Amino acid sequence: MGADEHVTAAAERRTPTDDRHTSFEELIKAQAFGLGFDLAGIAALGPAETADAFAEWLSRGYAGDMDYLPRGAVKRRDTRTPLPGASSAIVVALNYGGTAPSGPVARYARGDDYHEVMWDKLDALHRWIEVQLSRAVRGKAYVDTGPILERDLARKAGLGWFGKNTNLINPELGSFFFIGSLLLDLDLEPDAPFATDHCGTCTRCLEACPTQALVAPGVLDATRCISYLTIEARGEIPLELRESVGSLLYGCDICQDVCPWNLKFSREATEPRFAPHDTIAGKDAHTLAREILAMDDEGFRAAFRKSPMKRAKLKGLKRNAAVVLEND
Ligand code: B12
Ligand code: SF4
Ligand code: SF4
Repeated sequence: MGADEHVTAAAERRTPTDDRHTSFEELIKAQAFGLGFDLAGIAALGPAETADAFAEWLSRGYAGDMDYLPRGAVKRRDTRTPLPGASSAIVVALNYGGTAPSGPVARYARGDDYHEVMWDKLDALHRWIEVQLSRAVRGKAYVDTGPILERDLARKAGLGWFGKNTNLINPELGSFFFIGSLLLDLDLEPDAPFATDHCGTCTRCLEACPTQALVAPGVLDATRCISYLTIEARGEIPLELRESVGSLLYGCDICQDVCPWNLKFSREATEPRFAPHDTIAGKDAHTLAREILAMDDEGFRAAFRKSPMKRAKLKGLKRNAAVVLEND
């Protein structure tokens, strides 16, 4: 595209609903909220500011068996690489929090698979932008699985700061939210990055972690993290960490449950697809662990087909169930 042809999205957009006082970026965010997202911001694509911290993290072996992290390490250094030609990202957050007590299954995994929910909404946002501009726009939605440092990009889009528990925290929502990004071949006016760290002198998460996986403020040794051990790790849970797993069957929320920002600001998820599935709703760890141990492949598929818990496979869930019953 020559310089003359290079027009910004705002200048390009002419629709009957055009309001001279509302920028296209604001309309995009309003549409994102209309689709059910809780936060939305815009970032210019480019080098990831925390790329060196990520490389250092990998070199310390903190990624454990998550081979996909070093494999995508080069792409993760710069958000222009996953979709060549793209220059902007609309970064969104979808709340999955609430006041329901913590339980054997982490909050994020109690309902439908968040990847599907987020992709559906991001695809709808993408289509809406194309309708507004009356043309096709190259773009791709990423949720969790792409070679992107999502917390880095979300901070850049103004969504929150890196908590000492490593989660991105928003001052009005806490940290119980998913991050999604729509990378677009479109020049959009970026938001200001989130600049302030609101953790202050608090260290509640570091103290509450049962396995001391938070080895320094903002640094997680995943190989000690219960979330990793019960979801990502393919082998046995190390003997010395089994007791600390307690009654956690899948994932861990402890370092977020104790965070004052969640205690004060976490609110009920409004996304209907995040309502807890019957397979797990209202069940204590003991009951659920016994049911999982009795499952065959067909029962597993029927119970967890739409759930993010299928990631651990039946073998992983049975491993976790055995540890939970041992701790009973
Ligand atoms: C690998 C992974 C994991 C691993 C490792 C987690 C980790 N903290 O590294 C495991 C399996 C343990 C995990 C667990 C969880 N995960 Co996870 N995970 C990812 C994934 C795929 C990559 C994260 C990564 O690159 N880690 C490497 C480290 C170095 O990066 P980071 O933790 O993001 O840290 C950044 C900053 O903290 C900063 N940084 C690095 N060092 C330092 C040092 C200091 C001092 C500071 C201030 C900053 C800083 O740079 C880093 C890179 O940008 C992302 C999706 C994605 N593509 O980004 C989801 C993601 C981070 N996970 C998510 C969730 C929801 C969870 C769980 C809550 C699930 C659960 N309940 O069990 C837990 C939370 C555990 C925790 N305390 O982090 C969400 C987080 C949303 C949010 N609000 O932050 C993400 C973004 C997925 C999504 N799309 O929504 N996860
Ligand atoms: S998710 Fe659980 S195990 Fe992992 S760092 Fe947080 S409190 Fe520790
Ligand atoms: S518990 Fe305290 S230190 Fe940890 S993330 Fe929350 S505010 Fe920050």
